[in-house]
Amino acid sequence: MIAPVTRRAFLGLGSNVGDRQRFLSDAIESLSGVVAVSPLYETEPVGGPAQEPFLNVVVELATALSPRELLGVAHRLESAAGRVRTEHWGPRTLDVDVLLVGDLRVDDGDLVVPHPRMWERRFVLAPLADLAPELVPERLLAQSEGRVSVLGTLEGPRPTRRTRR
Ligand code: GSY
Repeated sequence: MIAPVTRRAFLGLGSNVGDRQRFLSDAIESLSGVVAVSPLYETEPVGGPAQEPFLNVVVELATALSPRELLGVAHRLESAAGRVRTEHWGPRTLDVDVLLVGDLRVDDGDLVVPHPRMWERRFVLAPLADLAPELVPERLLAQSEGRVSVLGTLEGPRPTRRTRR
């Protein structure tokens, strides 16, 4: 039998409705193959209508799942958080984006990997750079959109904030 290929994959998680921290923690607890979780960030909303600030993290997985299987996992986590898709890019209990799956590339209508907008979003690049600095060019991080503040870790946020522009 051929052993499945395990890849280094990254998911971006965000929440800006209800108990934001609980939605993120519950989602991460139910994931398999978690290698690392970035610091917890509070982030300015990027795109969509005026809305409340997000909490964001990036999670690194060691996984043999395909990008499409990971998209299925993402949708299941969002449903478990009671997410209702009302407004495009509007407030949400949980958003899970498939950012990177090893060096795989996918370009389907409903799934593009690497995630097509990740390189412009500081709420993705800052936590991704914490986990994998070699994947995030400094120049892109500096140019990216939206203010972000490190709150600490998901388990034990610190009260003080470090703002990154
Ligand atoms: O694509 C993820 C959902 N989302 C976010 C987010 O998670 N964080 C911030 N700061 N802005 C966002 N805009 C969208 S859409």
